[in-house]
Amino acid sequence: MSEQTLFIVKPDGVQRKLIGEIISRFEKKGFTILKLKMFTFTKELATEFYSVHKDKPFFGELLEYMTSGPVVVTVVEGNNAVATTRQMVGATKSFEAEPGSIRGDFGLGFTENIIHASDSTESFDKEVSVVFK
Ligand code: 3AN
Repeated sequence: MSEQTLFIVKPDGVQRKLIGEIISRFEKKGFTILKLKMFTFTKELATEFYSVHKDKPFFGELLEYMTSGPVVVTVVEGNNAVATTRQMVGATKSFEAEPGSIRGDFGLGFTENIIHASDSTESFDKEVSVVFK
């Protein structure tokens, strides 16, 4: 079933020059790129984006990191996009992520984990409305 989802190359991914590598993986997998934008999160926008985590102890650290430099947000479309993208991204803790996944191949971080991807179609709807206002 064709579906849309969103992923964000986070500040560490941009800094490490992984934008092309990451977008290329999604293109080669067969996804169609629908939207693409580079921008830097303001504190306000990052707070809105990560509102589900606002009471978590790591929220301050997460905000600081997400506003620390430019990010690239991409909307893709293809079969089973949400679940397939999460699989390509790998586990939240990069040091536990499967080799072959983006986090598994390129990182060891936890808060700094290279890429974000929507975890459901509901999250996608919310996230796309926040970052493509
Ligand atoms: P994912 O990015 O795999 O969907 P979420 O949505 O649970 O993970 O968490 C959002 C982001 O918050 C993570 N990508 C990571 O940067 C950070 N994060 C999540 N849990 C923790 C934690 N326990 N300590 C520090 N940072 C965390």
